[in-house]
Amino acid sequence: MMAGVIDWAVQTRTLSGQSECGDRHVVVADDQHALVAVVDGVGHGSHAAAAALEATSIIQEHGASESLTSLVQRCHNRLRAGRGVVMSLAKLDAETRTMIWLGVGNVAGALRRRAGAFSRKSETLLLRAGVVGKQLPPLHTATLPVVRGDVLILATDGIGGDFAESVKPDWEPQRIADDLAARFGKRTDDVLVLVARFVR
Ligand SMILES: [Mn+2]
Repeated sequence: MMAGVIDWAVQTRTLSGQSECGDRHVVVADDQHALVAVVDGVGHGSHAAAAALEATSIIQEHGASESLTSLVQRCHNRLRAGRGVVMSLAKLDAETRTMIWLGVGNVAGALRRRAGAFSRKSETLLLRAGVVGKQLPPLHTATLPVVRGDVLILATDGIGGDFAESVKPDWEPQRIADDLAARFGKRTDDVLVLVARFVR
């Protein structure tokens, strides 16, 4: 769906036997910026789902005004009671034509380049070991240039394997998300894959 500077879609699947999914996403977008985040609550079932919901609510509420590091820190402070979450976040800025991203734990991030735009076909988010709410690593964001048509993918560890190079950047975001879940989704975990194309 179109939201400000991005066209995005998500595909999710709850682990068989569980009533609630521990994987959640957030999109906060306007004409200049888009913040997208994917959160995986540690463990499965209702406790994981509650922690993930708390994190995504915080990001939804503060995402438009705060830096990524502040958001992660804020989630960390609020999630100390439970088992925590892992998360990856990205902020796209249409004015500077850049994307800032950050990951704590194992939510994979990839930027699949529009065909012919850059010599490298894709960029991968550097994930730092840790759990938000338990043990935070040093929070260092990375910044990349983006062009119209570049495609960001964030995927929980229910998506296995090295998927970035196989993504067709000219496909509709929903088709990309569905395809990745079908080809790389595990039956042993919740699955969430979010796809966002930069359209400015
Ligand atoms: Mn998982």
